[in-house]
Amino acid sequence: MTIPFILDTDTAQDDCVAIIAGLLDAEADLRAITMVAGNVGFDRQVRNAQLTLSAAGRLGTVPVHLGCRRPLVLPWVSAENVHGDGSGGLDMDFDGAVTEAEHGVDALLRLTAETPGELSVVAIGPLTNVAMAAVKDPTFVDNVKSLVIMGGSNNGRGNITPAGEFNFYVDPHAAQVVFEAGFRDITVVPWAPLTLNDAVFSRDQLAAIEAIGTPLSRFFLTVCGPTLEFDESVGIPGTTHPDSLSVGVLLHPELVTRAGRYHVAVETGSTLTRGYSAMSWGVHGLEPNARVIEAVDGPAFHDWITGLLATDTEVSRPLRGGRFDW
Ligand SMILES: [Ca+2]
Repeated sequence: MTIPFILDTDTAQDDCVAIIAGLLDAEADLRAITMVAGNVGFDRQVRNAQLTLSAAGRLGTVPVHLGCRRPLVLPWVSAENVHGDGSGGLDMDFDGAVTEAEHGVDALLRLTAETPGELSVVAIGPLTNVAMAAVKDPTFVDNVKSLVIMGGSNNGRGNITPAGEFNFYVDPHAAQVVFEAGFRDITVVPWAPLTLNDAVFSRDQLAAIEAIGTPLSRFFLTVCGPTLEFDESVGIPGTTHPDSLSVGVLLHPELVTRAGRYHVAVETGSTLTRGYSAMSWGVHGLEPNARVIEAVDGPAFHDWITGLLATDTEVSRPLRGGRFDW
């Protein structure tokens, strides 16, 4: 039995790895990709998703729906200082690489309504599309089997500000709508401490990926290159992979070694702590609304990604640019 899901993404760097996992893992049944404003310019994100589909030999096989081009209330904020263009400078011929006419929010509503309670959503960007879907049609929250969210920190540090993790910081109002919407099963994959503890690939691990020598391993190293430089400049010893871990948590729950029930709320009023995720661990009289992942088997996660990158794909369209000679 494969696991059907929609991936909601602001495609840059590890979002690309998450798409690869959704395309190539034997457990995965990726029904659609919905795009949301986040990491880099919206149209660039669409191209990054198409580059990824091409690298996996799957361009044109999974529908790509364009969703919300800005957060609900606040102006868009980019992470281009971290990710560059999000692809490490890759390019290809995009002529005729189509996207769907249906809006991403409508695709989320339609696809989950077609098979109520069977489709999961993995949201690895700001939660604008998911919040909009819940507001537009409240039956959405019952139609989603499980919602995996990459975002926030477990009462820990942020990355774009001291308190704010990027996805929740960019659209804190959307995040708060989602946590209050009544989804039956929310899983949160936080930035800190989980990602920093268990989902950082060291230079040694990256060298092992380079040694695989497949188009996908070259693609991985290209898209992750700018982020490696940024991460090392801020004291993180490698590349960070919370988005692909979020797909991993859905497809391979055995990766999770510790999780807890929390009430999660997101700060929308403050400028100092915009997007901060207050995660109550059960002693404050608040009803839990999410399962928060606290630890995963880091080596098993790395082995899973490495195994996927060893898949010998035939690119849909030739790639050019970046650090390798394609
Ligand atoms: Ca992302």
